Amino acid sequence: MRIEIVTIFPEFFAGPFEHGILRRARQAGLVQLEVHDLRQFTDDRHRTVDDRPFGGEEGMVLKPEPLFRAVEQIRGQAGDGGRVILLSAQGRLFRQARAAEFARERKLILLCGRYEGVDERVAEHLADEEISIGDYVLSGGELAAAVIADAVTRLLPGALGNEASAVRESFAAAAGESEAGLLDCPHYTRPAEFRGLPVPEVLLSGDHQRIRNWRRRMAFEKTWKNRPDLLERGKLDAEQCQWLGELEKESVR
Ligand code: 9D3
Repeated sequence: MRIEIVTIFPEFFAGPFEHGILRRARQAGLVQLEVHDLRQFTDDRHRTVDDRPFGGEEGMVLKPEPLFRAVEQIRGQAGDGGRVILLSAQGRLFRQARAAEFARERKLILLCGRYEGVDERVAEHLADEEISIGDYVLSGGELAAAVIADAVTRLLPGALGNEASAVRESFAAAAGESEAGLLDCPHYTRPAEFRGLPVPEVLLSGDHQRIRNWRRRMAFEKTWKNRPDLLERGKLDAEQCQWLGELEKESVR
């Protein structure tokens, strides 16, 4: 897969792709990352990428022409199109299901917004979709593009040493895989007692049936405590309804 990033801060992307899974995926040729400087698609002496908004608001807005020209050029290379994503605080929320969908594309073109925003004609007539990574204000789309590149790349076949772990993880269900939309269960490693804090006895018991049950229960508790919104989205089975009753009685959220 090719991931093409269009930004006014190309140097921003030097770091994120040079470590761990992303670095290995690049080296293995699973993903090609290309970073494009938006200013290279301007045609004036000052390489202007932004301008004042119509209607008398504060701040500056990214102009449409350089972004349209960038996409037309990147799309045209080898004539193989590409899905165009505008990163914007006004976009649809990025979730694992969308990451899985993007991982099936041949080319992703990620457009990073800056300033107060981007000329709306980019969202309406250039991008295939407008995506936000969450409900907080960033200073631009660059971090969001790096997040998306990471989430997508690790899903490419062969990107993970242990391919099974990609499907087991939290949120896997959101992508249409196993595990019913719960957070992951807690994990422990040695020592069995750390500063008076023991590892749950069941994990040392060697009783794999009990361990499986404990993990299901703890995943449910963690989700109830930290992400009750995920429980509302999914449907609970009989066992989970029972646990929910117990947790609501104890009320230790
Ligand atoms: C403070 C300015 N906001 C008006 C109340 C609008 C605004 C403009 C530009 C908010 C954020 C930004 C820059 N952010 C992004 O380009 C962005 C973003 C984000 O802020 N949050 C989550 N995901 C994303 S993706 C791109």
